[in-house]
Amino acid sequence: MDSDKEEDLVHEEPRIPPVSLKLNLEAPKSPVLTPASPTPLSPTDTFPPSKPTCEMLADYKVPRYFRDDLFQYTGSRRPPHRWVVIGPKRSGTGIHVDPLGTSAWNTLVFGHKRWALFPPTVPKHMVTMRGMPDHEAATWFVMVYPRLHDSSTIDASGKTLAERLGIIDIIQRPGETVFVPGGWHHLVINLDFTVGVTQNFCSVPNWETVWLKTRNSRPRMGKRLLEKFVEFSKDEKDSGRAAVFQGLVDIATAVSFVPALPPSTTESSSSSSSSSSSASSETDGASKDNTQSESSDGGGLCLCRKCKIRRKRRAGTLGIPSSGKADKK
Ligand SMILES: O=C(O)CCC(=O)C(=O)O
Ligand SMILES: [Fe+2]
Repeated sequence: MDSDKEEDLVHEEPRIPPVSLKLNLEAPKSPVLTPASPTPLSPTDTFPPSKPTCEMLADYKVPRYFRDDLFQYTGSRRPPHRWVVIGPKRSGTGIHVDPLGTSAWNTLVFGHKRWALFPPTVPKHMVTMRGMPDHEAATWFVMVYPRLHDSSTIDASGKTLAERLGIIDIIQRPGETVFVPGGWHHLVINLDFTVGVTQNFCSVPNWETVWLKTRNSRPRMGKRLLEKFVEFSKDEKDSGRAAVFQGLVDIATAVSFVPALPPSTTESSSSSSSSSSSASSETDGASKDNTQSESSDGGGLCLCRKCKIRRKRRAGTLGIPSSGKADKK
């Protein structure tokens, strides 16, 4: 994707490199859209189911701006994190925040996408609406978007509610890349048939937020990551690199007394990628919804899919009902 050979400070070629392919197969009607403007899609499928399509890697190169990806050091624990996303007109992704505080880049190869993004300071209830019949991006653009822009919301500063909330409206064309900063609410509608590529990542600037979430939701992966950073911080051959990793370790140490972050309800186990917002399936390990596969604090329990299944099995075997929010699907 990028021919630039420039090496980044913390970049290293990923060891395990699956690329998943997501297809949106059908487009049922939405209650809020007229037949002339049919609608969002039913759940997205991953093809081949949960299997990486490794041949694609020959053509895959991360744009140079996004190569500082700290999650590359999670090794075999790294959940699926990059996708080819294909969807027809009016499919999309409902409003959500990407998982574990990660950022994402999204490059469009074909077609046009419309995005709306809101800064992390915006409370969720300001950008969603009670009583929406579904969580589809198309429904949001019909029901919520006009309300945010309504002239009745203009205040003394002359701004609409949307402007005051700091909405970022984007029309993405082929060849363009959208950067989604960690913690931003966002949603996407495909204006026509689209093919895109997207990847979630953790960079140095959002490490603190990502760590605060990872240490609770994916404790084993977090532990391994931190161990790696400690190891890299002792690298005598490259003092610059060692200092960067020492900084990351210092941040993790400094926040060790910060209590677990409250769960975010728009965090992307409820929606992300490609075509259907509410398409999230915890049984589909390759769904972007489960990119880092967590959405709330598990009270010290690991919330990765494998651990949830293991806990369920164990509870089943012992005849104890599995308890707690963290185990619910
Ligand atoms: O392209 C899409 O439908 C999903 C975009 C998205 O939410 C992301 O890249 O994080
Ligand atoms: Fe997203």
